[in-house]
Amino acid sequence: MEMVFRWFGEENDHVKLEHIRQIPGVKGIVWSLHHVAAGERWSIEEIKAEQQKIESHGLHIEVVESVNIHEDIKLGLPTRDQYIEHYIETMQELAKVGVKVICYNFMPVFDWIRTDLKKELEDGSTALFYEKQLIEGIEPTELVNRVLQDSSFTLPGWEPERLEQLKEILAAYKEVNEDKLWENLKYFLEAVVPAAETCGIKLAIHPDDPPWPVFGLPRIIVNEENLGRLLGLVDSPSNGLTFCSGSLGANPTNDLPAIIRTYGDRIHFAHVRNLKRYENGDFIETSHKMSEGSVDMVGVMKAFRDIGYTGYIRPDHGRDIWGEVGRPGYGLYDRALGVMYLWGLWDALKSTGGEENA
Ligand code: DNO
Repeated sequence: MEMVFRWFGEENDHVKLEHIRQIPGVKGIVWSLHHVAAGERWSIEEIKAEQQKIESHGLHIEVVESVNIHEDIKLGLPTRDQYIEHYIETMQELAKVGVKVICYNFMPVFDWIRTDLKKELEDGSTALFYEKQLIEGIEPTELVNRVLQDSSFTLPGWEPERLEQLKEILAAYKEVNEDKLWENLKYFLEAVVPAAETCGIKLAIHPDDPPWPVFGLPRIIVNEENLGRLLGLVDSPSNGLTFCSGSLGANPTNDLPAIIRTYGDRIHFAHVRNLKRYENGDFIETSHKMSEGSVDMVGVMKAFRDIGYTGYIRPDHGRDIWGEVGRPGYGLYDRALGVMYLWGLWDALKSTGGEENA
């Protein structure tokens, strides 16, 4: 496996590239042009500027997370074709500078959803928290204001320009049920995957987080069966998955190691972390350590070991610890601990000692 680490760019992240480089075994940065709105083309000048910054620290730029999908594509509006064209052009530019994997999601309106970005744990650290009952009784705009009030950072998927149009977009989704969303995803993939094949890019869809409908909006990338359906929409290695233990793991019926064993050859990127599920449907993002949460972290890493996974992997959301104040879920310290936990499992799970597989 190839260890990588997410970084939001000089303007938008308190973490420094020179510090990321000091985390053992991290080879590359998972990056994006976060200021570019979904649907716009990425310019080669801006791509190259980012490449230069990252590579000057001895880190590669092979994984982009995310090139976001314009809402008109998810809604299936007639205007979608122009945004699909932009998507293909961006993909081609990224391929030119050595990008191999593009992570994206197909969640209507919202990317990941939480109710509290700083829920205190027993040890005084804080973590991202999802309170089921609260979500069920709150308006989306109210939630957004509540969640964003204690963050000075833009959150991925919750960019201000998207939030400004929230009411209109939500209204447009009244026409889109699960079947329609599948159709729209198929239309997108049928257009984009052949172009990805030609330029050597692997697309890797991120599961919906949490993996169930929220605010009456359909969510389809949620379980083993639907992942299989997605892969069958266009049967090509360029139509692949981001395996995310935190997203899929919020639903206890998802057997994570089984998903890895079944779809391993189409998993191009993995986000691995723990979370603690409560019986009432709430969950909190604990440390990566297995005994602190509900995810079978050993089983997950063992499945990756057993299938001979050579794709990219990153630790996922961390807690805020040691007084660090950063992007919610994306501090340096706890994610660095996460990296070391993943390496620990990986090294310990080596079937025969000796050979280096980092
Ligand atoms: C949350 C992330 C997601 C992910 C997107 C991929 O922190 O895992 O925002 O980047 O869903 O497009």
